[in-house]
Amino acid sequence: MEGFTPWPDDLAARYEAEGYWTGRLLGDVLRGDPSRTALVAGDDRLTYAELDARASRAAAGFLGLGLRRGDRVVVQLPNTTAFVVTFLALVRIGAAPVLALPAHRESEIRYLCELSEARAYICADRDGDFDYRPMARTLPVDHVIVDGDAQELTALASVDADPVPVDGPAPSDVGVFLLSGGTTGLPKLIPRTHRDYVYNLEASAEVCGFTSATVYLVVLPAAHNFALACPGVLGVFATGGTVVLSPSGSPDEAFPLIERERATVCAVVPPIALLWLDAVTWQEEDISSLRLLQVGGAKFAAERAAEVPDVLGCQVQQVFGMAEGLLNYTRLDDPRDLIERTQGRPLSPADEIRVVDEDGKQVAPGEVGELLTRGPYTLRGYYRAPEHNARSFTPDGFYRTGDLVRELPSGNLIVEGREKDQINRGGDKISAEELENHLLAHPAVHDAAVVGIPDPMMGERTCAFLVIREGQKAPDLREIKDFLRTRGVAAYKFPDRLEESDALPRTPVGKISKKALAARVQ
Ligand code: J2J
Repeated sequence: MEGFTPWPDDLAARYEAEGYWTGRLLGDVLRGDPSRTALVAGDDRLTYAELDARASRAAAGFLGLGLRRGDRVVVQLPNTTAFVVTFLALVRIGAAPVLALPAHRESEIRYLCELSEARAYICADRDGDFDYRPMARTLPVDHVIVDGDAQELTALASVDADPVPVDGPAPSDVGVFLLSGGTTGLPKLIPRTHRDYVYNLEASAEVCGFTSATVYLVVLPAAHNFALACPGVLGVFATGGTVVLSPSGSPDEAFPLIERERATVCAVVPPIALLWLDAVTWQEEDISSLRLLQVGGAKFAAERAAEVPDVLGCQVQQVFGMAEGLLNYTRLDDPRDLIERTQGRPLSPADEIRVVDEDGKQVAPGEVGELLTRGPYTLRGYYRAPEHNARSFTPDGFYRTGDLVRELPSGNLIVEGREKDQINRGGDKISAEELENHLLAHPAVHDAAVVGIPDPMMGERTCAFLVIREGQKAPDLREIKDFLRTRGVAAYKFPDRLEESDALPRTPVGKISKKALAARVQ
């Protein structure tokens, strides 16, 4: 596929020879006993046989619409049966889903459709107050497909036909596109091949001890790498367990589902873990079936990790992952101290790690530096982004994570901070540059800079510094949020706080000093 950077031949040969890459495809992950429950979502309860049949019918339906191997399809669906069936159907025919989050709005979705030259866009009719359909009608795609009330658009339910033989994808094809957290003005797409993503989910399932007895509750968006494949929904399917979809991580939605379905595992971001630690005191449900709580996406404090076993009655696992690839997990049998204090160690023996200083030189063992990595499931380049790739990768193909880490003698990593210009708001990633560009479009704004400020619940919140044009009235936070909403920006990117400033502090080379700004609000 044009715009995709493959692994070099020698490494590809090695990953194959050593068994990391197999011939298995994403469309074949349904490996449970046909009569067992694969998926519980709302009122739906589907066995493996039923889910497989639904996926085959939808695959035939997509072929009937003219979608083909190599096409891209932007998918924006919440945690519903429709998401799971659509994902499986598309990967079976080799059309790659571009996985948007339900929170994305027009500015993100239009860009994703354009960048990927998507043939189709698939969405729900509504998300609470937000109606996706008016936006959907204006997108540059051949097909708009809607789950729910489709009005004059194509109903997802109608994408259904008798199964036909499918000329499926090759394991080296791009199977799915994930979204990068982003550090640039525009988000980046991460191509994941069938073989690297299958390895990602199978190896994760093994390290996390998933079996056919696993009942996995999904509270994060299933379209996010963590909940999809680390081991996530797909890792459960590959090991024959049951997936239970929750609309959210709120204890009043999640706890009743844990009780009713006897869920054994759940993946959460730190703010949800903190909420649960508090909620057990007033929620009445029996959550004693829970065996493992995976916490990742942002740093989880050691003190709070230590509370999980006593308060929630289950083991905790820290996960330091990224949609770009590399996954670090604390192991289930790691000493307590490593589980609480570290963010895990690389999943694969073939993951290569370097911790380097500003000049790219390896730091002394145990010192803090930027984490670089390459391996059998880490991308070699963002999709259609040659200039950005020249900066994001070393000449020998290591991905510069932008994360500052310390490596312990055990190989476990402690995340100490971040070099990239990004805010990690409770696991939601916000590119400072992207938000700044939106703010700069406001008529009263002369200059803008966005920084993260520490927050006990979210880890960080977003603070925007604005320099107001002469003679203009400074907008307040509500006006700025309304402005961003009109521009079609996802709400999780809205600033939590505004600060007016006469001028922005600069570094000696003339760049805005985010350090100085962050210091002002602390
Ligand atoms: C500190 N920072 C972390 C952690 C991610 C599993 C888990 C998370 C993600 C994810 C994921 C962190 N402590 N435990 O894809 O499969 C920050 C780092 C990292 C960035 C990646 C998965 N876990 N981070 O969060 O692509 O800065 O993936 O580079 O959204 O989140 O973000 P994302």
